[in-house]
Amino acid sequence: MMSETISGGHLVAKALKAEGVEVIYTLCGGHIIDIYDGCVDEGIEVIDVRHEQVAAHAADGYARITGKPGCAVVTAGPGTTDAVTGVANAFRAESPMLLIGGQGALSQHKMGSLQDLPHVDMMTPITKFAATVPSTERVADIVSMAFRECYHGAPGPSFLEIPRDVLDAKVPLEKARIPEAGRYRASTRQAGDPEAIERLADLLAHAEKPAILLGSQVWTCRATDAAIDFVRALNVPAYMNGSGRGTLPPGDPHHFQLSRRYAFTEADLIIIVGTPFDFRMGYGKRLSPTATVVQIDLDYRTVGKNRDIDLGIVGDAGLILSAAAQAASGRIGDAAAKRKSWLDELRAVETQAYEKRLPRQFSDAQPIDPYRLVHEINEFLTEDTIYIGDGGDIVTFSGQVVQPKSPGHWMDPGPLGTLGVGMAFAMAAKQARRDKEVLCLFGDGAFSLTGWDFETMVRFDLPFIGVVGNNSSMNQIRYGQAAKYGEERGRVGNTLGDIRYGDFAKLLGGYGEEVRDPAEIRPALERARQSGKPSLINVWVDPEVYAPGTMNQTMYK
Ligand SMILES: Cc1ncc(C[n+]2csc(CCOP(=O)(O)OP(=O)(O)O)c2C)c(N)n1
Ligand SMILES: [Mg+2]
Repeated sequence: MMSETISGGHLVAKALKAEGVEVIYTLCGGHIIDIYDGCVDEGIEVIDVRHEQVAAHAADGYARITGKPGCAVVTAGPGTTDAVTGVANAFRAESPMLLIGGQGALSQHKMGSLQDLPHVDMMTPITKFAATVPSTERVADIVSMAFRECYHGAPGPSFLEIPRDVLDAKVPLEKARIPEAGRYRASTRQAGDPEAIERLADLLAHAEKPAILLGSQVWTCRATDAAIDFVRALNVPAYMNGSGRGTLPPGDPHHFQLSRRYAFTEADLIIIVGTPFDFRMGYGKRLSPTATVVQIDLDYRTVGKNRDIDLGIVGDAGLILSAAAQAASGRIGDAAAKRKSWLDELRAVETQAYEKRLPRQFSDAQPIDPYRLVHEINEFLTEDTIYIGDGGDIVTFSGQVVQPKSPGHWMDPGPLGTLGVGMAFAMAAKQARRDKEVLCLFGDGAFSLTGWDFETMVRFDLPFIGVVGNNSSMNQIRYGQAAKYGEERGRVGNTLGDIRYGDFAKLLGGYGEEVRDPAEIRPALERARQSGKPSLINVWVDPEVYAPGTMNQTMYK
């Protein structure tokens, strides 16, 4: 009797299915088509995009939105090199995804086959795991291994290349190792050293002016409830960054944003959760030198890096915050209530900063003040709108003003600062969460890097509200250039055409509008919402004004 056989591509699909992956993002190539055939059998959706960078960013975005690893499948050579930026972005953003790249047949190894490149060598420094699949029998096995590796320490991407003959060959089913769902990897949630938790509880019980920063890992660990319970029970003001934004809703008494520098200068206890001391934190230099600093992180290597700390705890943000709050509750006495004056002090700083900016947010100026645009967007967001920022200066403006209304509803590239993530994140967010509204603010420069994938949004019926803050420039770069070389030379290499992106949307089958009058921003956003289509509202903003963050050049300090 002939035994049943299975091909490499079908084994990939079985391994993806076991991991719970419901969709792959891809751009086709002869090296990888057997994976598509396997996906058809396993009921995995195949979303084909217009550029592999978008496929990889979408896999990153899918991971962030769903909590499951994302997967992108690209062909050998240029398909894989096009995806490098997406993998690199996921690497810096600690996002678990698997990139599968094609490869020439093993039988033609190093003979100069079509699209042959040393992919594994290229991917090794920007992944947690990169390998070649050596035989068809082991395809599913190595895919499951790659997923396991994604969750070692802080999560991140893995890469596999599958040679064409390995992928296409069929092997007897019983010879292939096919790991079963839920049986090939364990939870990596770590509760933290109990002694360290005790010390943190003591610090919390005695601090007069504590402050906490809830970073991206609060979302990665789905620690929202634990974080909220912590700040409320212990009466600790909270600042949020990255994917941690939205952990507390705007207006919550413990939600602070504009007084962060003041708080980190005045606090006596600063707890940094799930965010490295990288450029966004001034490498830790902007924390009071006399404060007690506690750092909690999934990655041992992040704790104490760039700045000394008083206490480090490695593990899951939710488990650690819950345990610390629990341990502190018995010994805190009236210390929590006594922090009221500290919270009032911060609220006053917060309100002052807010009021100072308010006139700009209501500005009727034409061309439009970017503050007015981001203000209108903030007012327009609902509890179910996932907000994505993809651009330079315009997104820096939005970082101050836009407040997501729910946890997990803020997406930015992360510390790689990659322009061009927006369309891919919108694609993944809408596809994974059809019940959500998706709004993406693009700079015109950022949009044009990956904008053709607007067509993919139309083709797969993925409605979203796209807003282009159009200043016909790469303004964030122009600012520093003009300051250094003068206005004229400051224009070299950063000036874009006056493009009507609203028309571009219509050309590709979406909804589009041009907005020059600030009073028209809100109605245009409403019409985009009503259209039920992928949309682009092209808002002409003043190219001569810059966000304070850009003017301070904080990213380079
Ligand atoms: C892929 C990539 N290329 C280049 C840069 C450098 N860069 C940072 S901001 C910026 C300007 C972006 O222009 P735009 O999106 O129009 O936003 P604006 O600053 O004009 O508001 C550039 C080119 C980058 N971060 N990522
Ligand atoms: Mg621009």
